[in-house]
Amino acid sequence: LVYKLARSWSWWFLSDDRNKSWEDRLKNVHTFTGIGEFWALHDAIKPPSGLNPSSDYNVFRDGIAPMWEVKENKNGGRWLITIEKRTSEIMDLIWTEILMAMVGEQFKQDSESVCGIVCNVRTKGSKISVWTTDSSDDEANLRIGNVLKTVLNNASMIHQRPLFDVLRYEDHESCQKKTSSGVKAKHSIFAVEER
Ligand code: M7G
Repeated sequence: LVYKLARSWSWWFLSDDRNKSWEDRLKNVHTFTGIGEFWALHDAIKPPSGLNPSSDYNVFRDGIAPMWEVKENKNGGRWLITIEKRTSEIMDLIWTEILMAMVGEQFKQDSESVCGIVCNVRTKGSKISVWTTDSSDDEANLRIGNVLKTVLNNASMIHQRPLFDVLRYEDHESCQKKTSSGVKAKHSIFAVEER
């Protein structure tokens, strides 16, 4: 008996190879549907903390390439978690928690709005983000953000350490035009409500 996920997902790797274009650095590693297959892959490859800086992992719905240019992403945006001052162990925890939530269909009615997740390993501060298909769909994006908050707050309790401070939503278009001043967030969700 093979236990299956509700849909197929593709795991991608962006190498740190400076001599190649961004597109040529991006490779599809494996597409999976089985739950055992998902965990075998997850456990066989390095966690994000084991990657060289400038590398990325992407896990996207099968058929959606992890790039701004495709139709499912071109009007989209992302819920962004900055790892900055946190340890690489926390980065790995956040990655696995969000990955489990996504392939385990925790976004429920908004599953079709979620395109995938990204981990950018960077010396200047790593990032984990959830890409959604329509940056103007505030209702879906806020529901998705609140699921992420719940998932991460539950994981914070289990691991007895805070995993994040804030989730910020930004559209891909502003990210592509970003200046050194950064991107203005469309929505923010705090781990702990401000009093
Ligand atoms: P990043 O990896 O999202 O952030 O973008 P970083 O500043 O933390 O490294 C870095 C660069 O990678 C961008 O300026 C683009 O040149 C390239 N890049 C990133 N993404 C997500 C895309 C994409 O979806 N399509 C293309 N063509 N280039 C991208």
